[in-house]
Amino acid sequence: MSPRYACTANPAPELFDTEKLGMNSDALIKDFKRYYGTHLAQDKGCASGHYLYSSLALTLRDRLFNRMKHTKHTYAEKHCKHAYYLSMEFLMGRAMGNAVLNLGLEKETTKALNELNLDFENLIEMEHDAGLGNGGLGRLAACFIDSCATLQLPVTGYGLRYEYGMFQQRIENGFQVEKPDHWLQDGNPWELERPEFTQRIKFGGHTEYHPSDSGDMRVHWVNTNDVLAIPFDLPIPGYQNGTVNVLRLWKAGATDEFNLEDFNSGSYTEAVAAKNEAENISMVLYPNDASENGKELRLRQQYFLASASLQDIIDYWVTTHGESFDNFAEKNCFQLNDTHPTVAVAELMRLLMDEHGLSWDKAWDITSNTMAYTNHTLLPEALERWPVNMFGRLLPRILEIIYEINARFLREVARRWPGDKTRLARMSIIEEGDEKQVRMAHLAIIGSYSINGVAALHSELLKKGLFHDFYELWPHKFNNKTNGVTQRRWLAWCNPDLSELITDTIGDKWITQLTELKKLEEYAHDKTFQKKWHAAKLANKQRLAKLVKDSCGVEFNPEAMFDIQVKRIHEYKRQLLNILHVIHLYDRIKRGDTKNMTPRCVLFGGKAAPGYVMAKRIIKLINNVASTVNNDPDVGDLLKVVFLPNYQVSAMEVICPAADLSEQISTAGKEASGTGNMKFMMNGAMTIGTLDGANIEIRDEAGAENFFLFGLTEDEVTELKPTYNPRFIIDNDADLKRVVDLLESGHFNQCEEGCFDDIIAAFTSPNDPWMTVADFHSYVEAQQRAAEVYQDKERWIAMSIMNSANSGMFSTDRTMEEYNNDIWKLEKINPRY
Ligand code: B1H
Repeated sequence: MSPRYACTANPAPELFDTEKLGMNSDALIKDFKRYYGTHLAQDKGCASGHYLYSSLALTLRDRLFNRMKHTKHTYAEKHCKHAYYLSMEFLMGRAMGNAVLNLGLEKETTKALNELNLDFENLIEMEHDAGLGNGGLGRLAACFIDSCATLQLPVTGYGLRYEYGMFQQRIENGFQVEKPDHWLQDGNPWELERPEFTQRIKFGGHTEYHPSDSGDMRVHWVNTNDVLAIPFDLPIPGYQNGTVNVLRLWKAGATDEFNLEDFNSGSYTEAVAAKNEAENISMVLYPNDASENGKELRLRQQYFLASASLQDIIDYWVTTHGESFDNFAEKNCFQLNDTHPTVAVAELMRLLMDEHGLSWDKAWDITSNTMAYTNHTLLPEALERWPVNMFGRLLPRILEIIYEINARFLREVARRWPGDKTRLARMSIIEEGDEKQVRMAHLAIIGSYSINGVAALHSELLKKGLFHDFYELWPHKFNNKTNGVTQRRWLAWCNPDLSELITDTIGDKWITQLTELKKLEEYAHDKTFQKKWHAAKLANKQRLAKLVKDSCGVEFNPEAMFDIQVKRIHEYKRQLLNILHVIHLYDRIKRGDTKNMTPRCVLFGGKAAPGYVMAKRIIKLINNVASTVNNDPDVGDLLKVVFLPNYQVSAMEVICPAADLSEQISTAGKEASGTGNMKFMMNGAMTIGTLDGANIEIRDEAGAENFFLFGLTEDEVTELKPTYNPRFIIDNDADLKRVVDLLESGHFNQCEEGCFDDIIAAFTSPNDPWMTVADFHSYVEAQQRAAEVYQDKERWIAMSIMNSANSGMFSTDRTMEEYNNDIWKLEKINPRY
């Protein structure tokens, strides 16, 4: 710690009494005016939205920080066990609405703003999304920490404070164009910089072995290029319970000596370049979703997160417990959000041995009893591997430790399966070959006491396939934790009309006990209730129609079926299957086959990784089909198609309350869980989906009659693979044949010859891993069933109610209870603020 932050004064004790701030509109107005006029020095004349937003944010933040401080003190007094959620992504979205809701200030804030003649919704719209994540995995982390605070669990999130979050997506001539997301440009009122907790992170250099005072060998990692990690704290409020937990995000900074040395030797530019190299570490979020392997900067980011967080936690341990680590594993645990922070396994070993003098056995006992690993994908391209050479250059000491972990592990495997050489090679952390690689998933499994998948099917597939060898060795380590979403943001906040109706009908317990929604079942066929349910949905559809009109210039008729697929663009998620169905509907209209056709508005949204050529081409196809369909006078109101640009958390808050049909159509076995599917269900959308990920559990809960199922199962996909012949299927399906003919004729790319050749080649190839053509017919049938039911308004509304009523298990409150009961075993602490 820099001496600037050392304790030097002995002030009067009342300095430490924090005033409780008023929670009524008068107190809010008083603070708001002080922030606006004094703190931000705003004058009459110009009431810029930015300063009005900032004044409200700072007013709320004071209330959050007081509770955060109090929560921290309570945890410290109770000496309770603490869990740390380590994640490269926290996709937080906007903070203001969440703060108001969880502080219980909705009424008073609206009242205060009314008195100031200001509009709450306008201020909320001023906030830039905190887009520090790619998609499901990052948003899951955000929902998890929300639920932990609501359950009053002592859990801290650790992540990176990227200067640039997920890129902003524009659409130009139908193509995705990426723009940098400089989300911190106008400052961030929700964070508190904590320079006094800065850490030093080592990179490069080499190791030396010297005897310590007690005579045993100690390893010294020397000649390193160090980088500073500076923490910023974000408050994570529980729902009206006084708890405010912390999300600590690290920013990279250059050390002073770096600059000085070079500066004195006259190389000013080198000094500045070195500073840049250091600061680069937290500059940008990798926008890949299914990881781009082998990028050195990404490994730097991962080690930076792991090392800074563990040093922070150990520093706290040493200040409170001294140098004895005997109880460390009883009081701490770490949840690894995929393999991205897994280098923490080796880093904890290093810190315990090299910095705190523990033996290998003691350090390993602590590490392997504190680390827990969550796997989020079976896709081979997302399994992280690092070239051993690069690893050793960047993190020589960490590589040594990984080799030693591996050697000891392989001895255990050899004892269990004597002579089984191929098994040793399969299970080794080091993959042999032309370029040796470090397999991060193996390090995570070997270093952890718990390994979980994120939906029932996914966890079974892990045991059956990818991690089978490890499952045979340690069956007790494997478990399932089906994902969820927080109903505070994804129902209470984003769907106020429906929330009010639900609360008026069954009370407000559902906000913290989502299974209460089950009580809505008895109203599923109640005419008056149905009417109100429908009115709420209609209002939400009008709100979305306005967003679509403003951003795409297309009119959505709120009476039509809103058919929605929003998620990252990926071949396995099969946006292509959806657009083929759209083309099929268009073809029907053109042929005059429109008897009893249900009018539909189809909405797509999602970002493609900038280097993922096929995904970007699919966006182009969607846009071209949309423009053909929307501009064809024959089509009229029967069909509208849009690609909504820049899909993000705040957009989903408008989209999911307005959906009628939720598209969850991945190839079976490929989507680990999905979480968008849960948001839609909660808000009363029907799912059209395959038996994949959490869809299976959604269907079990909603009832098969309230779910539009189609497609091959995971087993059938595997079985069909060797004989798959898409051209044969196309030739024998008249509907599909016409769709493919339209595409091949260039109907959707009239002045862009060959534009979709690669797409056509991909889905007509016998090697298409996503088997789009195989599921087409069954998908069209399911779509037809959905369209027919939609015309029976009462039946549709009843089904919608049944979906919402049975979404209780998809709350992250349930997910977090399970993590806690099975993995963390934390005591709930009420700070009684
Ligand atoms: C999921 C990722 C992911 N799985 C690599 N894996 C990344 C992999 O930047 N990277 O390198 C980023 C993200 N994301 C998703 O996790 C699954 O596809 C979803 O099915 C699942 O619902 C979600 C949360 O568990």
